[in-house]
Amino acid sequence: MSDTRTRHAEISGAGFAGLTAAAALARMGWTVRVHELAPELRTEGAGIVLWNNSLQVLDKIGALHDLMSDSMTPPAYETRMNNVIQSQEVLDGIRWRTMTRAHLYNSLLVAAREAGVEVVPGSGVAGATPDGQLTLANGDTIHADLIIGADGVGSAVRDSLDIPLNRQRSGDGITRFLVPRHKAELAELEPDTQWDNVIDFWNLEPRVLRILYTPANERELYIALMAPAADAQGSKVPIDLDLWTSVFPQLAPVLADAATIPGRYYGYQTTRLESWTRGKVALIGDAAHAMCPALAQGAGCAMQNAWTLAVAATAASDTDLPAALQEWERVERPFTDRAQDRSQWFADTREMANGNQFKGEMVETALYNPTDPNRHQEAAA
Ligand code: 5PR
Repeated sequence: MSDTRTRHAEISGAGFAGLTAAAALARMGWTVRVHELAPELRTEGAGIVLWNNSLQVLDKIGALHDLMSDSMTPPAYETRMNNVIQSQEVLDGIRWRTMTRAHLYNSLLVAAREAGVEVVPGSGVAGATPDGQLTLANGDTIHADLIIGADGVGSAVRDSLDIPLNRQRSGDGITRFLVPRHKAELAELEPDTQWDNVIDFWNLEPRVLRILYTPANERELYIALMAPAADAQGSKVPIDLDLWTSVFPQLAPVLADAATIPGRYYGYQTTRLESWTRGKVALIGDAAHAMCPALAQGAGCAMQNAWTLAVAATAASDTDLPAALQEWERVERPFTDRAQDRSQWFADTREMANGNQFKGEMVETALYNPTDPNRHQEAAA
């Protein structure tokens, strides 16, 4: 970069996107402050799957070692329809990892703090201006060389910039739980099942209900219960234990635990913005590109874009920054646009029920390495 002074970034949102951008920028020499509306630093949600694209970024920001200490790579990704196995994909050559969201969050928070990031809980952000002014909820204003809106699907930073947004809702939605593994009880119910696999249990007839079973580590299991929003009984929280156990009797012990948790049903949605940047302000994560969960790439794309944004901003001089952010969006956004399109297609067609999903263009995002400086040359060659 051509500036010699230390540049300063203000970030709204201490979620996966905001903390990743913060750690990356701090490691690249910026001073960074992150504002988090919530009074406590923690994550919502249960478990998560990460792929090569985000694991590469976590390595660069110094969070991977801790992440690996309490996460796993299941032996296979199994898909069943009416409890009949459709596929058991071993995912050779695809790097992936399952874990709890709490563990990912903690790894990111530690890495950000180690890099020198200041994280301020209980600090709401009202909005930002293209020339680099951030306004806090308490009315204070702060100037920064770079502002990042990583403040989620309801982004106040985005809305303050009047960026046109298109939102598409899908008919399905999901409730997510973290429960104990119950290995012994599950093995008793189905001795031939490899209960370390991810198992995607689909039922389309007579009723659309699905459970995605994902071991997060040796002790904890992430289950996602999907039902159409129009199915009041299926989408109710806390879950209707009799309904779910009657359809998925082989998961009875984990469902009994899930039924004790309040839970929250999330309807799928895809949001697309006219632009991810305005002047010195950039948007990342769900603020920029909420997506359906099918590819498990919401957080992955958030981290990928957080990293590439930090690289682009660091390479630019202060006066070039707005143009550099636009160029970042031009080069990187198509990967996320395609992940959104593919995730939405899976959500709309429920095509995942047929298994055999990890092939061809469907693994493009999973395999992407956003930290490879030559990645675009290779693609063009
Ligand atoms: N993969 C993951 C996931 O959490 C979901 C899906 C796929 C890791 C649901 O939240 O297909 O909906 C999915």
